[in-house]
Amino acid sequence: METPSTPAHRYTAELANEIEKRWQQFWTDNGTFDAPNPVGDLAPADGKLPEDKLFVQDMFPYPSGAGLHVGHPLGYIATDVYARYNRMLGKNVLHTLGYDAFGLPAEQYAIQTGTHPRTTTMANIENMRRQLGALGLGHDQRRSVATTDPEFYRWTQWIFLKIYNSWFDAERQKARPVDELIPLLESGEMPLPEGFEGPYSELSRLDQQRVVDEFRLVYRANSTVNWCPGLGTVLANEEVTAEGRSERGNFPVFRRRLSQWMMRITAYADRLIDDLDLLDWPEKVKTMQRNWIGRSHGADVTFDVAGNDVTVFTTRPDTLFGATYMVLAPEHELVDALVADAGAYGDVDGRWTYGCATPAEAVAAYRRDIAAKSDLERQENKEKTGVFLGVYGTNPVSGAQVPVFIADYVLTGYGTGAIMAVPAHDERDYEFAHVFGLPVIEVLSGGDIDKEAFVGDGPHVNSANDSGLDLNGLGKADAIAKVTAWLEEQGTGATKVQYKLRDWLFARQRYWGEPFPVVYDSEGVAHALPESMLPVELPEVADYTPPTFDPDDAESEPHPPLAKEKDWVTVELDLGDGPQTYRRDTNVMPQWAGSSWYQLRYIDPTNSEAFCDLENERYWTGPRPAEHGPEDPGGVDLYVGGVEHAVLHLLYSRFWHKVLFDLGYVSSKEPYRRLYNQGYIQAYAYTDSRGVYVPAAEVEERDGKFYRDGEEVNREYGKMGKSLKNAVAPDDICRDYGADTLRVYEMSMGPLDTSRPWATKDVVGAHRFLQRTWRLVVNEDTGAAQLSDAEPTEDDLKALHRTVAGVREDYEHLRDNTVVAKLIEYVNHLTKAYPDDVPRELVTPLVLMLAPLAPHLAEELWRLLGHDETVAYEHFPEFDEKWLVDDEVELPVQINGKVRARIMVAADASKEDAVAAAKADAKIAGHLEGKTVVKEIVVPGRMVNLVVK
Ligand code: ANZ
Repeated sequence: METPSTPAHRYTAELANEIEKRWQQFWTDNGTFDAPNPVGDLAPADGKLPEDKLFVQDMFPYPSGAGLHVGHPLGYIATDVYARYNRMLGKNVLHTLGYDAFGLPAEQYAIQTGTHPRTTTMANIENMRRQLGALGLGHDQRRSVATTDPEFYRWTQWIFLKIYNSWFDAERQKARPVDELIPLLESGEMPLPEGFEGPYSELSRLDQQRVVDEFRLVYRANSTVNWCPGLGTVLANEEVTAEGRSERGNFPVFRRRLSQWMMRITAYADRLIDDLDLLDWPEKVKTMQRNWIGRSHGADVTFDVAGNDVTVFTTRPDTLFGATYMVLAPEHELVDALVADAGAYGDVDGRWTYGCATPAEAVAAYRRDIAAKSDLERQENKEKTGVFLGVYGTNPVSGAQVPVFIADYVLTGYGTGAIMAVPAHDERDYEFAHVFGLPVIEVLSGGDIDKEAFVGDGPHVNSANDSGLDLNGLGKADAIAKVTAWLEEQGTGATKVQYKLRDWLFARQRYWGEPFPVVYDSEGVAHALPESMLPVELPEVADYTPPTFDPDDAESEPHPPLAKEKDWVTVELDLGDGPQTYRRDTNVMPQWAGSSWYQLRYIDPTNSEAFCDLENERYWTGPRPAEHGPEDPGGVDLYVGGVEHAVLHLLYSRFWHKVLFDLGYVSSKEPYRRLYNQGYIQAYAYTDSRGVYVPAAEVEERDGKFYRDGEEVNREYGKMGKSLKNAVAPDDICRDYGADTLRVYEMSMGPLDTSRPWATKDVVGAHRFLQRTWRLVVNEDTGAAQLSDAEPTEDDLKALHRTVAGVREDYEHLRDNTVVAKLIEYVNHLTKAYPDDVPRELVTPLVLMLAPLAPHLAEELWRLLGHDETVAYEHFPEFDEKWLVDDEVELPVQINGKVRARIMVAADASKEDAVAAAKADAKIAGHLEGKTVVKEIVVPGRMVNLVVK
């Protein structure tokens, strides 16, 4: 609180608030941050555009009802600072913020209260806009989008249709329109998929459509899904916890086979991996994407099992002589056929039978027991379980008869869902073999297989047969090549590249999402709607509840809320065959859809002809080889967000972008050229003796202990949030100190990519810095600028130019914390050097340097310095190299390697001058008396060494 003696024009919270409101209004009224486009509605009247541009983007938020805490805007402030800095370098800067507004919370809220999700969502967006606006973020408001806006999701549906109407040409490694596929099918150039007998032109229309459907990048498949009866929806793997329950709501999740919309992201696996090399992304994120895609080079090997071909995928075909048993995933499609012939167990090892009389019974019992397990749980290291199928396979290299099992550690949906087990050289197989008493045959030497599996490389042993295959003595790589060639010759194997990446399950049985632009005819055949029928608007409904079920009812069937809207579901349309009755698809798209392409809409938000004009896209995100090198893929110049989006969001948006690139709708190969993961603002939280969180704001510290209402509480450290009762609202900090203080504080807390602890008590430090800056320029009694026209001293110029040089470098590299440190130092220098009026020449660049960080204050000071224009587009100060070099340096002078004195010489002193100066030094002269200098060594700028005798 300011005392009555506070001067009338001190930079207080009150004054800061007044200044900030005024400038925010000015920016809005003047469209200060509106960035022009090359063409279309947002093109400048004179058609002129700076060639230099910058597209900065934040990962857009979900408009939650809880509002923001001070942790949320950390990244937004950093990008704003960067954007503002770049505008001052003369660039045309695109920076805005939209809302990822479909999703479950608004829908859950609707279910509880009956409030339409749109109402809730709009109110939340409004509140977030207000909160963010108060921080002075320089966004182009015309470009702010919400994924829930029909004008936005119309294009989400349009992109869906483009993907749906495309197929992946594996030879050319790119998507092509389905229209280009049909001539290839007609000519026979493209063979028909399995299950269809050609020629294509003689197939029925329905079969022709089915053939084409097999190629589409969007398809329906009977796939194993995570069905959550308690939520009434299926979930993506990532939405299921390690315990096999729903991330949201903690309901049981069951693995079920259901017909679902899928997107063929796997077609892009190679490009998604290979193009990571073109990106300026954190190495950590690239590694996460590579692991997620999980490309493995290996071989498919076929075993004969009781007359059936069972193919396994292995990365180690070289170990084939050590394969002593086989394992199929419990869901493998051949399991039922194999056990059907097996009959009763007879005198099979009791450990193998799961306490059952026949393999069929054992399989059924085993499947029941593992039904609720997630993939993660199944792969965890624990006692291995499984069931013998009562049949044997033939090892194709050794002819050995090996027993065939099912076990949960083999997953369906990876490889072929079947493995050859090599217990000597694979840890999981080793454990399984010990539980089941199976033979362990060493085929690579160098380990001790009595103790553990040997997974290293070593010369092969026990690996030869009578049919000309001999791997003995070879290392891993040679053996793999040799055995694969042999298998190929025999027709029992082939090289294979395998990926962990699965196709993308692209449907949710919910309400608050984008409807599919797809209808079904009376025969159940899907028809994509023509573009002219977009958007397919989400209908108003009376009841948002998806029919949910008893959470434990694994047999229940998903039933989306839209299915209840009979009037909407049934439509009369003319899709080319005259008016007919169709049934709409009642699923909605997953929340990832809108975020997979939103950056492109930022570019052209008002375009009603296209999702984004190619010319505008080329300007903002097209490749710029001259700037970024010949391999530049293009994309947003800087994308900032949390590392939690390292895989899904960034993989999905890369996939969509590549399809759009292949089809010629964008010129950039990648959506995001540069990615930066910001750290988090963390905070202390406090629990009472019962372990319950208490409001952090009510806790007091005394002698290193913490109290609330006299009771001692326990302090912990972690994330900030409502549940930990330690959230600090930006609104409060703005009220108590001003937004500029909040900005400077958050930016000064540490390097942007590391997490930092919030401390409200430290905010005042940032406030005092701004106060001192204000006082340097403004007479606190009159409120007018008070400066001198005196010439700066050399010292001043050195301080100024060094600050400018350092600050430029730091802003460029997002090191705003060291910008703050340098500005504080510079302000301190000026305060000390000029107790009265400071030379204008020194203050003007200070205000400019401060502008990205504390824009409101800078605008106000700029105005007081006599300028009429906004500071936002003023040129950022330049520096002169000559002020950066020290004119004098201190050199240690050694005699025979021992430092005897220190001398000052000109920084660019010649060797002779340095030696002369050393010899002239009184101490050195003393040491030299009566001696002869035999050698003079000078390391310029570092030292002089005289060798004497
Ligand atoms: C024999 C072998 C011997 C294997 C050896 C490994 C070491 P990545 O690298 O992850 O692709 N595997 C194959 N399909 C599987 C499935 N559906 N579920 C569980 N495991 C499966 O791993 C490939 C290896 O994992 C394959 O190579 C196979 O075991 C196993 F010394 O085959 B290997």
